[in-house]
Amino acid sequence: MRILVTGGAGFIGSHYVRTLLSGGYPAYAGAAVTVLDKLTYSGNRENLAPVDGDPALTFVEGDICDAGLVGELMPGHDAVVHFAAESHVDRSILGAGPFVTTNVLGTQVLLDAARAAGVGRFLHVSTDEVYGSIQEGSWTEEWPLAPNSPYSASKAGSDLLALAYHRTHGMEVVVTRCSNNYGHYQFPEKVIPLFVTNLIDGATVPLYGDGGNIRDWLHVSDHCAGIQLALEKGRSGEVYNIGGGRELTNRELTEVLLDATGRDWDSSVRYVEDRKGHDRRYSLSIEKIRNELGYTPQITFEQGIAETVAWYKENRAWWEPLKARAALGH
Ligand code: NAD
Ligand code: TDX
Repeated sequence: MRILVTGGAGFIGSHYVRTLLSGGYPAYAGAAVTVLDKLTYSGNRENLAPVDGDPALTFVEGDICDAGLVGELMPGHDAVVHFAAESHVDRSILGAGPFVTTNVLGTQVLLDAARAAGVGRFLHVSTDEVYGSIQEGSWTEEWPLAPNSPYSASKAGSDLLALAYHRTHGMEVVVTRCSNNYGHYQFPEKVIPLFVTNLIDGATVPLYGDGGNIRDWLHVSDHCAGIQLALEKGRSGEVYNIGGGRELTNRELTEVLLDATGRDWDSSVRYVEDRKGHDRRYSLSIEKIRNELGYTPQITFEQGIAETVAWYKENRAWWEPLKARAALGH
């Protein structure tokens, strides 16, 4: 079996590749992996260092929008797991171009190449942000899409394209929509690694607006386990939500991170101008993947945060050079 993983040098894709190659998904033990990654500011070969030199891993530096390259690479693969994307909402507010190009056009290029090569399965990694923002209750997979940021609009475009290739061409496509991931190797622009690394360094953290926005937190290993279930057993043409089941306001999250780093609120937290179009609350129903595929998140938030903060404390050499690349000027 040979799997093409796009964006495999990013945060979530590299977790998936490291786990797969170390035998963490028994049904795929012995599978070969091709990683296709452009190594943008958030892509990092060091994220794959633990599996570097594994003969089952082939790394290709390249762009998913490059139809020639993707067309050459695709034949011989049994499945595609598509993580590659521009992934940060704040950057999409500063400039939407790369989001539309990579997320929409790049997905179309991959779908066409997979179809031409007769690839057996295409798993598209989408996001809960395609549903917009919800005041009460939780989104099921039938919820209408109402994305609010250029990022989430571009992800909705790619999500719908993937489903359209199933309906139009009968391709084997499964889409997953997950909540906010956290864990090791997350680029220090997203709120948890940004805040943790600032706090470790004795710096302040910028809390947007009133800090009352709510996110559902999902450990990256639970997310990747859900992706693997959907890849192996999900019904073609279906969408599966993957959540962590732990909702927190950003103020509550900040309190947890202050505790974990031994810092106090008054000397550490700066309220700053709100993000434009800031979604108030995300909340996912995970009944479908739980009932159909047997998914249950395994890592409690307390355990996951403790391990994540410990990892950032021990791996300054990984994140310190990335901080300059992450700076957005808040
Ligand atoms: P990331 O930014 O850490 O990684 C993205 C990877 O894609 C990088 O390695 C980058 O080099 C690569 N890439 C970007 N453009 C490319 C291109 N044109 N061609 C080839 N490679 C390219 O992102 P992440 O947090 O690991 O997110 C992975 C996927 O999960 C994305 O599709 C994202 O939308 C989705 N997602 C993420 C979260 C989250 O909380 N991080 C939540 C929901 C969904
Ligand atoms: O400096 C900050 N201060 C702050 O208050 C940053 C970076 C964020 N925030 C807030 C904004 C959000 O309410 O924290 C929350 C989380 O922000 P991000 O980490 O940027 O994540 P979010 O915008 O929720 O999107 C994430 O989850 C869904 C990922 O980045 C997306 O790729 C994914 O699709």
